[in-house]
Amino acid sequence: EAKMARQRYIMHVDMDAFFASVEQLDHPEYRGKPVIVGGLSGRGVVSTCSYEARKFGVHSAMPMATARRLCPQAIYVQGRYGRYTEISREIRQIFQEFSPVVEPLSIDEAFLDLTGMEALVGDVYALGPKIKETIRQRTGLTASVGMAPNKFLAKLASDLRKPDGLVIIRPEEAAAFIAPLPVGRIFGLGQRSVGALGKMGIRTIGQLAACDPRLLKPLLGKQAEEIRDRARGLDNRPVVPDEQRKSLGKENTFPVDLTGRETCLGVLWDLCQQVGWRLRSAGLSGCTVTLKVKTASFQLLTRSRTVEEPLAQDEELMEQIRVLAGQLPWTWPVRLLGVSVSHLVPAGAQSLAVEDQRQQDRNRALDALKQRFGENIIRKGWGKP
Ligand code: TTP
Ligand code: MG
Repeated sequence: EAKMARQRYIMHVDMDAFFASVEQLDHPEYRGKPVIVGGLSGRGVVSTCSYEARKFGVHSAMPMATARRLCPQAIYVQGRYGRYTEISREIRQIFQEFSPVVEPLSIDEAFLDLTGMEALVGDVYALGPKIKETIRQRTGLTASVGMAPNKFLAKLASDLRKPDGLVIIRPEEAAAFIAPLPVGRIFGLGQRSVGALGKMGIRTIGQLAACDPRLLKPLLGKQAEEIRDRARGLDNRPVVPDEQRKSLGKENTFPVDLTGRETCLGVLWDLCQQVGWRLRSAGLSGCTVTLKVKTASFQLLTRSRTVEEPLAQDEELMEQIRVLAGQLPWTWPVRLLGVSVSHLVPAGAQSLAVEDQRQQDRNRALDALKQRFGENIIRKGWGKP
């Protein structure tokens, strides 16, 4: 008997006509018109085009000359990759705010694993409209989103109602949902396999799921099992984040050694604010706070505290650092100070008291400033953290 696996919540986000939409964003006069982005020189190809241009049959990777024939009235734009990368970074930042487990697939799309957020947000599916709205507000662009129990279904879902789409495939609906789709929708199934299956009368995913696996083996070879799984709506591949982040911290080495507990606490407050900001930007909070001190004679001292409720607020971090600092004598000159947080979890896990709520609102306002003007725009005064 197979073990019942926990239900996963996977989201796939893909920007609509990405390069072309950025051009329409930056040039309002292009909006509502066919826009074709790509190499404009002799043998250039189309990178992408606006949905208005797709009606004429223009698509990615098409020779530019063909596009000009199909849609001579379009606005032709040479790609500006620096600008697209800039927006891509903004979008990734938003992804990180929604989940610590983000797997970027390309400049404009990513998988997010939202499993475990049930306890934090109640209805995980509500994050679909929310992320679309956040992307729209912060970038002015639309994205299409798919939500499903696995990567295969999530990616398929995000593609179904483009542009500006949102498709949710619940586990119990999955089989019925994908059954009528053509087999070509299964990623990894090449043109030739699709043709061979068609000759056997297998055109839809439903037909593929229902057919005898022994028939598929000679046709699809070692891929057969995986393809059959997909046809049944199954896919166990994990979402693999870019960098498996285990802790987040900041440390400073000083040009001149620091002396005295109060001076050091002032610097530590500064570090706590930087670490807090990074945590909140990444949508994380953590249970273990570590203080690191290197003395002028290169003696390294670390002290850690683990709390039950995950922390992400500057003041909460400082509270722990104060306790840890109290365990050290501070008689030696200090060469380096560091603050880090580990045992990271997606933020929002905390239940908030009213006072904490105020503190959080205040930090959110400051974070908004840092977001716009850079991390160094503001620091809270030293005195009563
Ligand atoms: P896609 O997400 O594949 O396409 P898209 O965002 O333009 O349109 P859709 O609404 O269908 O998602 O690719 C993202 C960007 O990558 C695209 O805007 C341009 C670039 N790209 C190329 O440069 N060459 C290509 O062949 C493809 C497919 C994309
Ligand atoms: Mg896209």
